[in-house]
Amino acid sequence: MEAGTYLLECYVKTGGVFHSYNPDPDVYGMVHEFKVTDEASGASEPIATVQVDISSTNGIQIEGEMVSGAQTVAVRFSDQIVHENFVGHDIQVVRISDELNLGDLQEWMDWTRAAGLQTPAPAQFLGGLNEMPAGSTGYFNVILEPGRYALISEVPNTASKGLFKEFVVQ
Ligand SMILES: [Cu+2]
Repeated sequence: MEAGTYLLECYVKTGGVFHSYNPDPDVYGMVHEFKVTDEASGASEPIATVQVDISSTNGIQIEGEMVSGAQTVAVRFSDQIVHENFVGHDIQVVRISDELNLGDLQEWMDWTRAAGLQTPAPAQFLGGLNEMPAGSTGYFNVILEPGRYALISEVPNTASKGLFKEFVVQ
């Protein structure tokens, strides 16, 4: 992280209210401001087990194999654009069950829909990384069991943009 002021927030909705909204101190308010100082952490950059590239032109590309157990995923944002829902592309890991309707999942990722990002989620999300500027690389950790998964962005029309990438863990 670079020095500066940041916000940690949860923008999932319940009953149409974003969790970050805080009209009443006892309700939601999943937003927290914090500062990053100039003091160096001394930590080295994580060592990735899988590389992922994400862009508006080539979608999500996985380099390497997603295997069971702990993974450190490096995500390179080759570009960044503003999508129809006014945000850039991010990346999330979701587990796909046999009952899941993929169209419902893809629509759920668009916050501008009334039912978009509304609890309960249609599937289990395991982690990911928020949108980053073009040229950035970020990391996240995830523990995978054998099964069917996808990497997906929180933008509309993920399938046609290549921003919905299924994979199977053996
Ligand atoms: Cu929340």
